[in-house]
Amino acid sequence: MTQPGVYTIAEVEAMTGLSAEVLRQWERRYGFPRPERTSGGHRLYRQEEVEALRLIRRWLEEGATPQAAIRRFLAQESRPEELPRELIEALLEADLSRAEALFRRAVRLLGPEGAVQGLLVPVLREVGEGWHQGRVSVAQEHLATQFLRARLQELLDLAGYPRGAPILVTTPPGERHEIGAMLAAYYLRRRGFPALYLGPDTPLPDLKALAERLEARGVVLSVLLAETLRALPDGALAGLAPRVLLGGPGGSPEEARRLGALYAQHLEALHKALEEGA
Ligand code: B12
Repeated sequence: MTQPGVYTIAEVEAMTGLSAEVLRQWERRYGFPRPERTSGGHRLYRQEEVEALRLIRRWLEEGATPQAAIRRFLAQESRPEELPRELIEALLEADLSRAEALFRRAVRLLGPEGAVQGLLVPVLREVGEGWHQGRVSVAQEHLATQFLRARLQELLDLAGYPRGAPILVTTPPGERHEIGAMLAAYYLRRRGFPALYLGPDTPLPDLKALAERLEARGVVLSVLLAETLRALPDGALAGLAPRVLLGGPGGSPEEARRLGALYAQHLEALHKALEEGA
């Protein structure tokens, strides 16, 4: 997802408060920023660079020299293993522009699925565990989860929506953990399936009615809390759609069978399970 240069030097000047002269000087002296050039030789800066320049400007305001600030930024840029720690730090400090830049860098370095599995999911788990253990406040957890949820929604939107009988993706009644369901929808979309993410916690009669109206090919449920399934009577999921699949740590093959569904072990295997019913 490397972005093309879009901003002129005058626009970057206005957005960052760094003068055109300073921007040109840094480029010459430190090799950063690295704008593209138009055929006429004019500089064009990427969104990511603008965010980096804002961050560097903040460090200057905190007392760093330009050379030290740029060096710090470039050093960080080359270490993907530092990304989770840095993103957690940025989110807990409510520094969303930094968080955004880190997420973009992860997508660039690891690809979209790599960024989701290698950054988004571990950071969500860490922040959520912090909340469960009282190390992270409710407000911090909400901000972090909202940010990560929005990034995943963005990737889901970018994955496109193929034509055909849809697959409805949600969580069972009472289950508010929604990232697993969003991930399932994302993996399906990336593999060419028209997965519709409904949000979490959908009442089963509503789900069945929608599946019938849209002639859905399948229903996929993500389950983290095993008790949400235990609360359902035998066969409760049978007949929601031609294929009903469960996945996530709160489900199991046995529980799926009891409810009239199939259990998919991994996100990578989900599309095959939908195709083959295995
Ligand atoms: C973030 C979080 C929250 C957030 C959720 C925000 C949101 N909008 O989703 C909030 C703060 C709201 C929350 C609330 C609660 N939570 Co909570 N939460 C978590 C946390 C930290 C991460 C969960 C998550 O989203 N993981 C990301 C997903 C993608 O990872 P995953 O679940 O491992 O999924 C992987 C696979 O399982 C698979 N997968 C997932 N879904 C699917 C679906 C398919 C089809 C397939 C094929 C694969 C698949 O792919 C994923 C990628 O590898 C976990 C702890 C943890 N370490 O997981 C606790 C956790 C799940 N929560 C827990 C609890 C107890 C609760 C609350 C009951 C707490 C309370 N007292 O209120 C409430 C319940 C709310 C409700 N009714 O649902 C417990 C559950 C214990 C249990 N096993 O029963 C956990 C395990 C924490 C703990 N250690 O105790 N939580």
